[in-house]
Amino acid sequence: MSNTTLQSLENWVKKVAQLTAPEQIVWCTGSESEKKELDDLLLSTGDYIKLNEETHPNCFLHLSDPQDVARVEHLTFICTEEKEDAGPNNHWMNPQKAHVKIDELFEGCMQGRTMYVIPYCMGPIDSPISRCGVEITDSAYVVQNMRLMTRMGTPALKRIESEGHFVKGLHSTGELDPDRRYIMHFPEELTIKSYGSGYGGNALLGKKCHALRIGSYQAKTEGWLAEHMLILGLENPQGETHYIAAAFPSACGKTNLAMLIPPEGYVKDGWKITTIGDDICWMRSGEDGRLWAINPEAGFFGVAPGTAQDTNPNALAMLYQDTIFTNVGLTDDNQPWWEGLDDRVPVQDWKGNPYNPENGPAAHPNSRFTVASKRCPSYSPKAEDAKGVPISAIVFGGRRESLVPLVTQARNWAHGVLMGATVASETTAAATGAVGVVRHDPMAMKPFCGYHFADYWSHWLSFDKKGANLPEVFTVNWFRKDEDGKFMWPGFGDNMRVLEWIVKRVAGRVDAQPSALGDMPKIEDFNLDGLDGFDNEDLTRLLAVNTAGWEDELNNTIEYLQSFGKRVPQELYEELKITQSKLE
Ligand code: OXD
Ligand code: MN
Repeated sequence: MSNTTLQSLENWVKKVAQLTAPEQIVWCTGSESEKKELDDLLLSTGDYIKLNEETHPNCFLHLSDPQDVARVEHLTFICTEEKEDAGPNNHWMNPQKAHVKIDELFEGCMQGRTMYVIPYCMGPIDSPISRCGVEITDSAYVVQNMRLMTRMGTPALKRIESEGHFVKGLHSTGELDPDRRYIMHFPEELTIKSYGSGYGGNALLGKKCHALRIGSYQAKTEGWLAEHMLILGLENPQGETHYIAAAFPSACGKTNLAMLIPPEGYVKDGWKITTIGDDICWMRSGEDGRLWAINPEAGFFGVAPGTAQDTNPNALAMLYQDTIFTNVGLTDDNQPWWEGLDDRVPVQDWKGNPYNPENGPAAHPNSRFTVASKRCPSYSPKAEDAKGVPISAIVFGGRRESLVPLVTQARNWAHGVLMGATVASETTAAATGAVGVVRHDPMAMKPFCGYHFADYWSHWLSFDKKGANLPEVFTVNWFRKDEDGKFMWPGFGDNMRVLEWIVKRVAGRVDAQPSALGDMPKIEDFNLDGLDGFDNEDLTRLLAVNTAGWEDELNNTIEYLQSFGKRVPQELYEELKITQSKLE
């Protein structure tokens, strides 16, 4: 009996089975009984550790191979026919060569294993903005993560069958050998092949591989945007909601911002934040000229360390049930634990060894939780709306100790695109490699744009056309430090103050203070009520523009843009010149 009415899908699954030689093939339906069976299987193989059923019902801990705990950018390839189309921002391999190289690894790799076929939909099943894919994997842990992160199973398969096309993703954990590991993307074939890693960003192919790398390519071809952005709703005391999409590099607080609880005074006055998504945003122009956005994911794959009652109470609240933890520590009563959570002392570290602080942290700095979005107390029902939500503001952020002011508004769309294109940020533990090094990370898409950055910037610029009613664009930096190395801005819930100003600007309720970099808040318009130990002078220092520092930064930016060659749109250089002349 065939498993699908879609011949191309049936044929592809057969072909993969011939290559990988699995012991059996399971088509995932997404049912509760299927979930239970796989949980039991993972427990029996030791891939899952059952957590305390009383404090954390239906929660599991998975410990990865210690050599497989983050994305591997040096092993991630974009395989386009023309090298130039992948751009200097990507590692490139010729697609024919890449197929041969990775298929050699896939050959026979599922012997004795089960091959799972996971039909999934990125975005609400009934949304025209959503796109579907099928992931084939030999990892039950991947299936359980995909169950939380996407709309998977029978409804997705039905949509795929009626559309007749889908993104193909083939994954095997292989031997988990870093020397036999590749994450390959074939945008022109809408295909992903990933071998040798079980880590989220490398293995849950719906996420970075499909929703961003292949997605950005699809978006360019079809005229929409696939972005590394959270989406939040900000409701003011008058009951109006503005939706904000914000791009930050990995592990720079997107999850915290998406679930922010405003300071007490705001809550009393009736301000509220609701969460649409914390990592990925797909946007397209609506009939009204505005950009309408969906979160293509159905869950959160968040960084655990630092998640606590005072930093992100909404996130903490959702993690007590139905959650998969990966690479965190364990307390003596089998509760998950990570640095920053509280002052208990764990008994086991993320490698499964008895905890000894001399061996490093209990939880890996990139340890994660996987949980369904609907478990989040601030999750908005609008996230399920097929139409998406209209975006009022786009925010670009990075992690910068110096130079970048707390908040700046772009002069216009092209200036906003320049702001996004020239974000630089200190690297984090979300990818292997050195941490804390400043690198350019345009639109927080450095590791995720599936094609040439210069073409991507042109694509962004192309949205400024007749009839468009585009969002206002802002840059923020929560991470500026003083001479003593202390953060100058409290961050977390107090970021609400910046969001409030952004929304007031969007609604035309306040003027701004022009600066060379863009428009900044007038001190009197920025709400500092209830912020102890922080005054107007501190705010002035956070908004200060260091002219000499910025001259260097802009020179460096020109060099950076030039490294993308002739394809870079002239408009970006023109905007840069305007900023330079304003600095003088
Ligand atoms: C993520 C990342 O997992 O950006 O979201 O690395
Ligand atoms: Mn991310």
